[in-house]
Amino acid sequence: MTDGVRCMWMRGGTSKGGYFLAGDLPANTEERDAFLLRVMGSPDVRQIDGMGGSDPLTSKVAVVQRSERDGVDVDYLFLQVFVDRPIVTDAQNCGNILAGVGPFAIERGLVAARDGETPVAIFMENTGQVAVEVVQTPGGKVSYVGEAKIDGVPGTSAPVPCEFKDTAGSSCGALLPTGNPCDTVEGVEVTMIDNGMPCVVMRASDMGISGEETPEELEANEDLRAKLEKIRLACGPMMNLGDVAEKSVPKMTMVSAPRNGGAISTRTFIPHRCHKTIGVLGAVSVATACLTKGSPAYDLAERGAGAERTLSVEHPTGEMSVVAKLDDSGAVASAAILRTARKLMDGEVFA
Ligand code: NQM
Repeated sequence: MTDGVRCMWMRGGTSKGGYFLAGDLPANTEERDAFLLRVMGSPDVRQIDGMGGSDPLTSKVAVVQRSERDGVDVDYLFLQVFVDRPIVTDAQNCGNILAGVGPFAIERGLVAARDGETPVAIFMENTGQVAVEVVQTPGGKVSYVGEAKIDGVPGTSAPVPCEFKDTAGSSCGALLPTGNPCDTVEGVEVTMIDNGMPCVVMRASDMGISGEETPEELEANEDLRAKLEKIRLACGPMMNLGDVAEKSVPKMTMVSAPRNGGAISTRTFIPHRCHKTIGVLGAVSVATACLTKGSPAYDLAERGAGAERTLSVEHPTGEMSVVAKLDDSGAVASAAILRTARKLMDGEVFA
């Protein structure tokens, strides 16, 4: 057992994990990763000997430090700690854990709180883009209490609106890494797209499902999972991600027509477990696919009209609204999402 390391446990959006100052973690990556595996209790499906919650969505880490970049307050590195394998990866970003980064940065004194609201500009190290979120700070103190509600989280909390710019090609080098809005992979029409999160978007009907199934039903469907993984492994190199066998990207989203007045209905594997909701940047990428002519999502989606559109991305436990601003060419120039966050524990963690 090591000495305790300072850490805050937080819910960020529909995810949960440990938030660390970079200076509190080992500088050496191998040592850091070994430490984080011990903290979460991985590899073990129950993560019984650690803080992880036996789900990729509750086995996450944010590493935060003051930024030296112009106009940026803090740098945020996201790390996914695999549950059942000894892997810690920075190969993806996380827009949910991001929601806790602003409050954490203020709590740790990296950003001075204003009276009322405090904007925090965050450089996302995984993908090299900036997000700006607004934290509620009445009387110069972070407040987690409020009336904002997001699907997948019971109750209400203080709102943390997040805005993303220039996310196209975040990990793949281009919004459409193959140059096409649609390719056929393993006999299935897909859009390979990256507007903040590399995603493969395909019709649920082409995968032999209705798109209304629960995550549990889909996880129990061995044939579906095998087919999805075959497509994913083939798409990885086509998306400039290389061999993705040991990576948590691309995400696999099966779309169908909206059922609850939204823009599109989704079921997403991230990539081996089925998401109870959908990732933040995953939703931005899927919403962008809905607006991309030729994509399998385009004809299924209720796309709305105008230069600013709210696309409600339906998921297994509700919806996530993406507010997309389009440029003159019709491309998505920026996207905003409402999240909430909550401080759960502040103290020391032992490994
Ligand atoms: O897409 C899950 C989550 C995520 C990632 C995942 C995320 C995002 O819901 O920005 O938030 O896709 O691994 O936390």
